[in-house]
Amino acid sequence: MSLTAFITGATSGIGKATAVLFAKNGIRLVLCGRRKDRLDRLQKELGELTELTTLAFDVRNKEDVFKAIATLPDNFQTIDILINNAGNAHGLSTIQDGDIDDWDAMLDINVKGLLYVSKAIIPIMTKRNSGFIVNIGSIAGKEVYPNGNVYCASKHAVNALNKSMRIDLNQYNIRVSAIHPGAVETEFSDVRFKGDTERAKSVYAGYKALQAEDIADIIYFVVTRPYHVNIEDLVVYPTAQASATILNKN
Ligand code: NDP
Ligand code: 8X3
Repeated sequence: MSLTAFITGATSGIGKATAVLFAKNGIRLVLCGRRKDRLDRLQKELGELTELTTLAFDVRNKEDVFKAIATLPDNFQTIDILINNAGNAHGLSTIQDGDIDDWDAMLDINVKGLLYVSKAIIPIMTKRNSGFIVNIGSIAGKEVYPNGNVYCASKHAVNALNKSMRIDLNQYNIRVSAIHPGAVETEFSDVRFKGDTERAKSVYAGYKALQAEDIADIIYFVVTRPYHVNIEDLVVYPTAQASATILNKN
């Protein structure tokens, strides 16, 4: 019986690249995101490679999260791997100038959304004494950088939750890992800078940023280790990056 993975934020970037790689390797998929048109496209494209179903919901809405997961078809009721990936930065401002709506978005999506999805999926894993949760954190969860304040706080929370989940779920034989990337060229900066594409592009100019596929490769490596092996967490930079703030640009 092949594995089934539940991926949040599968409509773009890291989540989408992970879905593609998992599909190529025959992992069955539950793909989630808000953009239904993109989920439908993935259903068509990847449905030829593996069994796949999609769920469109906003991770901020706890009722929708639980309702959507409750509607999973019978043959997708067993989830072996949860990739908690949905998330974004909203804005890049000093704490004194920060926009409260941006703060709400980051804490509601990156922290509370991850908790809601985990709360809905964990019982499926504890019941079987088996499962794997991969939390996508960030270097922003390991270091704090100027103007990163609330995004960094949200990813520090993911780092703490990753450790907490591993402790609390240890008795259920459930593996828990985090991947903490540096700069990955995705739609991340378009979202952070609210569609200012020039500013978003400048984040990845002058060096070779990580690509979503690089992180997907690492996620696939982590989840395909023998069951007795649990990688606690990994920080992954582009070669040009040495810390959250040190980037060797041409
Ligand atoms: P993208 O913007 O390309 O992808 C973000 C994904 O999250 C999309 O599929 C989006 O789907 C989903 N998402 C966002 N908000 C919600 C929501 N409210 N409800 C449901 N789904 C949502 O960015 P990345 O692929 O780069 O980001 C993926 C993860 O990686 C995030 O947690 C990010 O913080 C983290 N990360 C990214 C880095 C980078 O440099 N890019 C570095 C370190 C970590 P939709 O809009 O369809 O809902
Ligand atoms: C995304 C990487 O450095 O913009 O989490 O916070 S960074």
